[in-house]
Amino acid sequence: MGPTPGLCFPRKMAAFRWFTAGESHGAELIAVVEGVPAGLELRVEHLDEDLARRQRGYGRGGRMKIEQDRAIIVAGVRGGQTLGSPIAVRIENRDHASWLDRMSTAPFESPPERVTRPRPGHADLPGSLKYDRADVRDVLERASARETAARVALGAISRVFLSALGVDVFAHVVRIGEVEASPPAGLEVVRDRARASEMACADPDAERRMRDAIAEAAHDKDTLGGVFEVVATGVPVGLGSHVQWDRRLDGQLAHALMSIQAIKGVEIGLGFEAARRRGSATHDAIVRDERLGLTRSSNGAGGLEGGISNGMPIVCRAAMKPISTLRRPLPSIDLETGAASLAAFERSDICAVPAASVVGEAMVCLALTRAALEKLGGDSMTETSRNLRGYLAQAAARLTIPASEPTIDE
Ligand code: EPS
Repeated sequence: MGPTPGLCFPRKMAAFRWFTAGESHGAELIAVVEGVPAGLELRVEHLDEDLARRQRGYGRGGRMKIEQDRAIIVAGVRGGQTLGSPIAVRIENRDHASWLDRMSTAPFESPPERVTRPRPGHADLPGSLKYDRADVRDVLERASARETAARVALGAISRVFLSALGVDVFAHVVRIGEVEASPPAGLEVVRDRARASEMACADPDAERRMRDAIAEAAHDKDTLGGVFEVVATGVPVGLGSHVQWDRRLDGQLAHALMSIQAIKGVEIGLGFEAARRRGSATHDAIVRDERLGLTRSSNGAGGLEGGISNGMPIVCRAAMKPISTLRRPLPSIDLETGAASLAAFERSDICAVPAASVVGEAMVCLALTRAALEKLGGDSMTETSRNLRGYLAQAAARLTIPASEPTIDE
């Protein structure tokens, strides 16, 4: 019997696919993306800018002082333009130099000390059992959020592609622990303020309180999580589809965000708040608009209806748990001796929510790029852009209903 279509295998070979490799203290991170159309203007600075933003944020640990993440594009780009071939990116781990004895790919001359006390909350215990590893390091190195640097590099490529289609993606931190931000009205103000803020927060007063909360957690040898929101503007109506479960764009975005290390919850639009409201106070009335033809008076749906983008800004939120590597560790069991002991600690961040918000932008960019290419196709930017223009003209023609046009019922 052949494979069950749609359950185990994609509907068809994805036009846009990507992959990362690399251990936290290995030689480097590798990222490969295939399916970016030819003829997209791409500079390494686009990647480096997002990599630098991922390293920011009050509450980061010692590792960020060691690394200065820079992308090295080694394939798929020539003379500043994409070729349509796979794009390969390398990011060196500067810290690798201090880990040669423990992270060499060749057999060890003398076996390094093992990590045997798994950290509650990390992949350590389930990963060691699943992969049958006596040294928890064999799992934690890949499970580490260091891998997100590779995602951000690919996300930056996606961002450049999306911006050629008129799509802009930004994120802002709306909560750290108990401190909640009150972002100002207007998406552009939120975007600009968040970009200028070390905490990626659009509310300067909340940002001060967030820093205080992080300082307090650091003093207590503890960690803090939070919530960030990712917004995508200019997304054309019609990405994703209602016709099959795995083609729903809301599901793809939730998957993309939930796949980020330490993310435990994802909301779209009103999210869980909608469960408290009545339908009349939840859904977005359809109204006429001079410029757009039809628009919505609100955006509780977060830009998605029936798993399809509806032309309004896409708004997603992700909840990050507090980092599980604790300076004052929780009880664990030593896997070598079976004795009760405290979980391992080397170093960690106190809070990495601002960094995770940049990773969230990257994941949303990647998910939207995939959906856009599925809708529009195109091996070159000329073709993709032409397809977008043609499709938008077709959609606009359907939206310009004369105000006085009688309906059948009349
Ligand atoms: C990270 C690198 C890691 C951690 C952090 C994220 O470096 P190291 O393990 O050398 O300290 O700082 O990852 C975690 C806290 C975690 O639990 O995975 C990075 O580059 O973002």
